[in-house]
Amino acid sequence: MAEYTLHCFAQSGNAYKAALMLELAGADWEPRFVDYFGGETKSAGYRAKNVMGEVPLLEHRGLLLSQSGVILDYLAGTLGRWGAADEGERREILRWLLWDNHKFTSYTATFRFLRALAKDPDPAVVDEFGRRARAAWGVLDHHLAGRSWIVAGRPTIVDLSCCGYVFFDDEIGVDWSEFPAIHAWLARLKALPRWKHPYDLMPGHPRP
Ligand SMILES: N[C@@H](CCC(=O)N[C@@H](CS)C(=O)NCC(=O)O)C(=O)O
Repeated sequence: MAEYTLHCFAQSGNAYKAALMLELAGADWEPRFVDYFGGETKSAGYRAKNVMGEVPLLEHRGLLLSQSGVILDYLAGTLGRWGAADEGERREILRWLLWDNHKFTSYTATFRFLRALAKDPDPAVVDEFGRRARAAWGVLDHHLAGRSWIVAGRPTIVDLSCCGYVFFDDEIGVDWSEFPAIHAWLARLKALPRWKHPYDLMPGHPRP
């Protein structure tokens, strides 16, 4: 058995955040496929492990951790990489993690789900989430202009958090060259040794 087990599925950008961190660090990890589209996250068995009924869920040394931000923070400690160097950085990382979970990932993921995975979505709802996602993309693009990474001038867990869904650009229907600083940041992420696309890192793609 691997040291880390990540409960995940290929279409989950939230799970990708943790999978990518484990992979980039060369950690001894294995995915455990969660059949989200078959309803597994709603099952009593899964909810007994995570009452929130979500992936990612990380198992490590008897601990069960959920919420990608918590998992990334935990892994920064155990893997000794991509964490804060001081209190100021810790607050900046927390600040962007909270924003990512509330706006950047959340609106992008919902927009992509409605657009690419949902059956018969209400077009007005799709438009509204597209508008919110686009506003969040604008914020990150503005922040990244003149910067290589979101905080601290080096990659941190916040870059891994914010990149959860951005590599699904075809499903989102965005051309990142419209957001030049995000576009350049994505190229930097892709150039990190061992980088992989979510569909090459986690099980469940293509869907049966
Ligand atoms: N804020 C959570 C979001 C997790 C999340 O939304 N996971 C989705 C997949 S990407 C999920 O498992 N949803 C299951 C459900 O809602 O039934 C995190 O960052 O871990």
